[in-house]
Amino acid sequence: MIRYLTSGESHGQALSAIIEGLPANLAVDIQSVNHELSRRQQGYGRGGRMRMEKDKIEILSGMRGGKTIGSPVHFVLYNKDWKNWADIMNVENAAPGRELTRPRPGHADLAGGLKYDFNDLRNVLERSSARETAMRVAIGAFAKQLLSMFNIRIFSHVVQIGHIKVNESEIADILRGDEINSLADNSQVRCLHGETEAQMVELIRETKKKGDTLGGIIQLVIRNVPPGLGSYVHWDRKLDSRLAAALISIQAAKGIQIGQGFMAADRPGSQFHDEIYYDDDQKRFYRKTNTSGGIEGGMSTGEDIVIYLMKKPIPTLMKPLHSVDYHTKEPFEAHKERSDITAVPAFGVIAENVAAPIIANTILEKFGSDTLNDIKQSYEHYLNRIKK
Ligand code: EPS
Repeated sequence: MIRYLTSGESHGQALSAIIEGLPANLAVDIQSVNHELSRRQQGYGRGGRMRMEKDKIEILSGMRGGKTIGSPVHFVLYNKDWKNWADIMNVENAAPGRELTRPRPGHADLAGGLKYDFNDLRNVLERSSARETAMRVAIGAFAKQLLSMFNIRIFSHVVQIGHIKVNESEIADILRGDEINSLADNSQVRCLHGETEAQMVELIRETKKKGDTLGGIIQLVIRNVPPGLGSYVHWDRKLDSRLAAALISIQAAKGIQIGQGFMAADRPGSQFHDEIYYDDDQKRFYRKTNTSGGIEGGMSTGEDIVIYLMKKPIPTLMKPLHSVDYHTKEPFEAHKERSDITAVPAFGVIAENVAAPIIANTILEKFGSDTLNDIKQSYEHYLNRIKK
């Protein structure tokens, strides 16, 4: 089973991660990991920080000759912005300055400061920052390479920013194909519908002028997952519960929907459930609809796994909200510093990579976990058995 730990402060020297449980003999293309990192850095609406950082990892252990060797993989990503914060963020003698005492509504500042007894809420900001998602994307990029051995693909795209929504029926053809990510990556906001993309960009521009920020919704599509991964037996092995826990842990995630979810709450059972058919040529059971989002009874059905994830607007506002000074208790406007207007486009890329280790783990759990060829053989055996 893949487990991981990340460390690093947003303006500290580096982010780092340890991934444990990758099977041995998995070829890992470091360029692909860095490519995922650059995808996360795109998107209209990001602030100055993304122009400064050029995220690339350096692997320190756990690989040899381009392949995993079964031991923990440890890597680092150095923050370019560190040079501007080396005094304030110094691990031994932190210089005074840039203290945060006026917690931002919507951020971890206040509850985090109370929890850990900090004088300077910057200690909370630094770690709760979405900068940490760079590590989760890099980790997911390893898991994606494992999934590609089984032909499993993970896509995402933006379906809503602020009040601007994509009409999904207008992108239905794209969603059936395998170009979702390449098309989304070519859009300024990772939106698959040109006119809607332009409206989203315009809304971000207007919102920036107002000193405000925006949230939205992304759709995640996980394709080619065989039926039966996950569990109907144990609550904590259900595929949907694991995906939901991981995805809602992404910074600023506020809502998740599996398949049509809330949108289909008004349908009777006859119009909700996905009827079952059998394709004699391909020797597979299939559905013509996918209201369930590819998961029934805590297991994959074999159809696309479809998830919607909502991200709240960024809490750092240039026109700040009401807050209270942490020390004096006097009313003040909340802290403001350089930030993004929206990071919904990056959110989809993050979600893909946070989902990847979860799907990978259902494979390692069912088919073995030590070395790639054993897992592949067991996987092939399963696919052949369910065809019979
Ligand atoms: C973030 C604030 C901004 C974002 C940051 C998340 O950083 P800064 O304060 O340095 O301008 O750019 O996101 C990243 C650095 C990143 O890599 O995604 C926050 O407060 O959450």
